[in-house]
Amino acid sequence: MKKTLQQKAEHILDSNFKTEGEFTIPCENLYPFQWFWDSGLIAIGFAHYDMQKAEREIKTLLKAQWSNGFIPHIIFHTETDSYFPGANFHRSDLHPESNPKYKSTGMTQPPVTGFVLKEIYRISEVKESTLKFIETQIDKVYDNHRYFYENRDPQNEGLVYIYHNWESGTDNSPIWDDIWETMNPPEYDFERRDTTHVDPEERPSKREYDHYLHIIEIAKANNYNDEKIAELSPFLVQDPLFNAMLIKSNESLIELYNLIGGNENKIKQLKKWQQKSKTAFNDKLFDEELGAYVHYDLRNEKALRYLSSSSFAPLFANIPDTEKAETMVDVMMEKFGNENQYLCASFDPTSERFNPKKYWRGPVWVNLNWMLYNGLKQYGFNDIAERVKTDTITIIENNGFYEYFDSRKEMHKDNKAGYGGNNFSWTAALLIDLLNE
Ligand code: 9WN
Repeated sequence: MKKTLQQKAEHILDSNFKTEGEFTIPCENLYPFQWFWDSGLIAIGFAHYDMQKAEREIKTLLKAQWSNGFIPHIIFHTETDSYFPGANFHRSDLHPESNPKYKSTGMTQPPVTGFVLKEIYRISEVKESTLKFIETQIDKVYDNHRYFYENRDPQNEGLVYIYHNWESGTDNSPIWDDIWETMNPPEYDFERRDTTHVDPEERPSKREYDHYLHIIEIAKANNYNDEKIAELSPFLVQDPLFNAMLIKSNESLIELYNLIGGNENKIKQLKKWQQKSKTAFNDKLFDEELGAYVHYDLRNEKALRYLSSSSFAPLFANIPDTEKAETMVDVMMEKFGNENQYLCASFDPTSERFNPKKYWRGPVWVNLNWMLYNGLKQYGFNDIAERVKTDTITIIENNGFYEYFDSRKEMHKDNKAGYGGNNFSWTAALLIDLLNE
């Protein structure tokens, strides 16, 4: 019997689940460990048909938390040299508060865990027992937010910085080109692994990797000390996607703590952070001329004035007022919403820097589409939300469960328009959510 799309998606998630470590890899070969934001989004998919796995995914992730509240971007549960740079390059042990039980990177990723807990609760058919599970984990997520506000906001603005493009999740966005222009790293000698699994045309260049490694070398030379990183890292950015994830997660933590009861002090603190963050986000990151949110380069004190799918992610976190939201949606439809494009390209299709085949430089990503879909619905843009949903399902149906997809519709006629890793976990997980909401 022919498998349905949902069955195919469940099969991918189940195959990528690793019983020996109780976590799910993003995909075979290319990404063989546990990644922070992948795991969160994967748990949303599991919650629809296997709540135990959803809970285990989050539990395993949070077990690797450091004593200062930090959650690493990759946790190297297993040994394999199919990924570079691995545990021996990252050396998380250099940080005095790193977790001695788990080798990891010394950088983080978008803080999705708060809203993921809320999503799991929404999906659950046994709310009481799910809330009990959440009760065992929620303080760890709170501690993670405290880590961000206490260590990643040197000017006490309510906006946290990222110090590496791999922390953004949107790893080789053309936005970072402006930062690479301010750097001149050495040419390192290393063996890439990603390009043995995936067409190099779809991945970053060797020179880009030199920049990525150089920032880590600086952080390592300072034992991943946050203050030193804030002082010395050539990459120091306030990213609208990253901060929107934190704000959305604050909102979810407040709702969940209210359901659990007690915890008045934590709710009070979360509300304070939330108020300050939302105000600063709107004051500093909204670009009136472009009509959407942009990144801010804290190292060089200037806005990075480009439109990307991150510019619209704040809709998901209820950050813009309705007027701003309308402007953003108009801009999105004008630049990204042409009938010959699938929604939503990861970078402005009208820009010279747009590359619809390469990683974060243009292709459509299912995780950003899922946020956009939910954000648009929250503001009542139901028709456009439906288009995002239909486009997402169509590109997966036509091509398979890829990591990213060409945004140009013409490429979907006779060619294979899915790129990067295949049988990709969050593509499967979020499709399940879209099919069942
Ligand atoms: C580095 C795992 C990760 C995602 C990122 C995506 C890609 C890694 C890489 O894969 O990044 O973290 O080696 O390219 O850009 O968003 O979490 O799926």
